[in-house]
Amino acid sequence: MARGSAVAWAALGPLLWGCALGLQGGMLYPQESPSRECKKLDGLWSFRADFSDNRRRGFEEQWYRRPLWESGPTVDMPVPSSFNDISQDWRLRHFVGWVWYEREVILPERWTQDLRTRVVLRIGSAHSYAIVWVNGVDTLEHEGGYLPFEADISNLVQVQLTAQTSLGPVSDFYTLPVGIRTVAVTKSQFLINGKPFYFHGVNKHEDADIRGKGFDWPLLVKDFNLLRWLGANAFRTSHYPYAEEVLQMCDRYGIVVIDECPGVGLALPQFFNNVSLHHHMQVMEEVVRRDKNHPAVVMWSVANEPASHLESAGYYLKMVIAHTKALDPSRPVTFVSNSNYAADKGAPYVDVICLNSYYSWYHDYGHLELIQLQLATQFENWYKKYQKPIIQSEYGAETIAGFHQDPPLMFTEEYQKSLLEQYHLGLDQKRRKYVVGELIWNFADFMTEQSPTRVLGNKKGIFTRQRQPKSAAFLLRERYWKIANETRYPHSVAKSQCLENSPFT
Ligand code: GCB
Repeated sequence: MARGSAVAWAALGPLLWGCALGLQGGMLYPQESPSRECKKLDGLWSFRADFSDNRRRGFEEQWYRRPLWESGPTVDMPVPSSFNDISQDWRLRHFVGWVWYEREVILPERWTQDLRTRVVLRIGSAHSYAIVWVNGVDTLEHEGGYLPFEADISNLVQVQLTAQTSLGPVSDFYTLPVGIRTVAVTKSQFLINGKPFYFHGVNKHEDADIRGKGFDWPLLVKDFNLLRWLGANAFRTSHYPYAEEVLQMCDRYGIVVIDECPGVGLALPQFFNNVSLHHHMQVMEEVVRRDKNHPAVVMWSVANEPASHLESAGYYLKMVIAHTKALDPSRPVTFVSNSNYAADKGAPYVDVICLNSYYSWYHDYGHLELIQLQLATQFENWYKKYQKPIIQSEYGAETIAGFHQDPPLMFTEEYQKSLLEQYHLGLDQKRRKYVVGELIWNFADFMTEQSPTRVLGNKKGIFTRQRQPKSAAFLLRERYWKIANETRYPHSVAKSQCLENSPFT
């Protein structure tokens, strides 16, 4: 699902702020301060998808030179949102190609008249290649979705063009909430502030009915209330960096994050080339630069399920991981593997082994009785070979809410529950040894492309897409609170905790 490939005429992006001189390094989350003003550009934009055969009519006809409505019909499109989820036009539901967003903006007079004001245009994210025109001038390009990009547009919006450096210094204020903690990894433990930490949490997606991937405060707060209800203490931002507001919430609520870059779908040998490698490193730079100040982020994940059994993948992953470590020596680095332990060429370079496995779903389906054996073999093989802590980074089962069958059959709530129970028995065998975490796939049902294996999207959520619990949510809740209480009171049996208590230690 796309958040929207933004191409605009006279457009000033989802977010614009003016401020006095400063902002060294840029890319800071836009916030107001005594020296900074923000102008949010959320709301309705004019929109058109380029349905022409080569999808390039907009460039050929230079739609960016004039108001968009002059070159053809437009529709209203909310920002932020996913254009695929809004329209009744079936072509747009699956559209891949250039789409055009346009917005006219009125700036405060001081921003355009006072030459000491630095005006910066910042796009929170646009998927997956974006070109931005301001007053018809090609101002900004960015490849890769999910991450912010920005440009100084003072010269484009200010009336007189005088060198700004000739003006005297101006104070600039930008404050950051601070959290201090240490993260370390031994050969069998993940340590936060020197204490063993066990990840009991979820994988998520930025996804909901109608909103799609578009950021939404009520949805975010609902999700955090559900995480607390569940007793979860962690999540992985599968499979891309989430909105900065999400990480701010994690800092506030004490939810630990494995921050993943959009390195997904690296499944074929031809993907492991120098061009991809260069871009991948650049994306890691953007992720680290954006998220490094969040104490909630305790580990970087550079990819999900790359074809890590390939020789070329080994070199590629080695380089991306080394680059990420050089960017941030303070955090461990991983990638999420679904390869065989004996064949994986990337595992030697990670600090923590993250494993996805779908026993009794994609393998041995229907045979719940095999899970414990499979899981024990998986953990023992990996640990014996690498002597590194392991996280079960995905496991789960498609479940259609309201489907029931006992004895359990696939797609029913009973099957999901039983599968989880079997996994938990297997995890408990290794939990105090070298398995340092478990993240269910998935927190909530989410939309996907159509395929014979998807029933209106991926249904492996323990909550529905509307955030209502399936039976498995109650099972997981009992387990997570039990683990949370064990961690908090290591030598006592868990007492029932009231809901307002936090599972985070
Ligand atoms: C995986 C992928 C995830 C899929 C999931 C599934 O291994 O990492 O993106 O959604 O399996 O449900 O098939």
